[in-house]
Amino acid sequence: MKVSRLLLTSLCGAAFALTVPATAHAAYKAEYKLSTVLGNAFPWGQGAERWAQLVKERTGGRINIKVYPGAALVNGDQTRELTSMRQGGIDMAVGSTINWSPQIRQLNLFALPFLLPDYAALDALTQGRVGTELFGVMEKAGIVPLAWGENGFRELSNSKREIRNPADLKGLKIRIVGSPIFNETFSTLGANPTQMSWADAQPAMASGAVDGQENPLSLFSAAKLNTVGQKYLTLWGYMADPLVFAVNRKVWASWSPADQKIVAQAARDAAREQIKLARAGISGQDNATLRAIGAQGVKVTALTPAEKATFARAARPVYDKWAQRVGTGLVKQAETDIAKR
Ligand code: X2X
Repeated sequence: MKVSRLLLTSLCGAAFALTVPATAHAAYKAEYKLSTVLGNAFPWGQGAERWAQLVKERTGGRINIKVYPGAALVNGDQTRELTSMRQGGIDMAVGSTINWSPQIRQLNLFALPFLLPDYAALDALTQGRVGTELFGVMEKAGIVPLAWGENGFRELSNSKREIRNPADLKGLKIRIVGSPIFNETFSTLGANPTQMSWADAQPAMASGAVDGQENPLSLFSAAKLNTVGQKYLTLWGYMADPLVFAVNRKVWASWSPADQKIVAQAARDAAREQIKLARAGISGQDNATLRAIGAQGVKVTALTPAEKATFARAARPVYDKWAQRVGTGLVKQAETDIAKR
């Protein structure tokens, strides 16, 4: 009797274990809403779709993610994405550090003008101690960050003239993202910055309400910014925005440990692929995207190191002021890791 009860208990246990995915987590939602700014014509949106696909496959459809591009879950107001994810209006996101930096001051690190000389520097931060520390900060802010992706180095375009030094920027109306450090950087460099969402930026360029913008080349190319008057493109690499693959804390807690592991691994796998896509055609041996932009009649200007240094000097007051806000310890760590890359 004793033995058979034991047997029965363990049999029940085994049966229970087998049915856990289907029954024990009845709180799983039919659909998880994932926010991005850019859709699947761009590496950013492709990375989000890939994450959703991998999770669906590896959970046998238990976790079903739908991607909402255009920051649609916050009516296009991309700087509210993080707040909405904290509050539960958004379940998951692949979001830019720029759009989350108004709420998490440490994420302004990547926007310190000319902190990042190259991809190796960016990788040294996201894949090193600084990246781990920033994940800790984001966790404290109430979200679960899982992997770093990439929007990319942001290059400057405009409809008026070639830009080689700060004097050329003078008075140009430049669309910037709704994050304060951008306002200060572009004002300090002599431009006339205007904050607006990405959704509003393209019509503003088309109508001439703004003269220029700054965004990665993958975006310039896929959004065909040459067709909205962007005729001059300056490669100055003044900053790069990583993306963060993240989940709302309550949603995360509602998943079984096994499913959490799957979602986290899928985020890392999708992010690795996404970074490759973000760099394709614009870096290393492969500059096909850059050549295609040139072939569309856009005048591409690559700054010399001396010209870049002139911009960096002009923007230095912004760097110094914002290093205090980001946290001098974190900035020092970043500078050290970049120097050692
Ligand atoms: O709005 C932008 O410039 C974009 C699409 O790059 C971001 O969301 C940061």
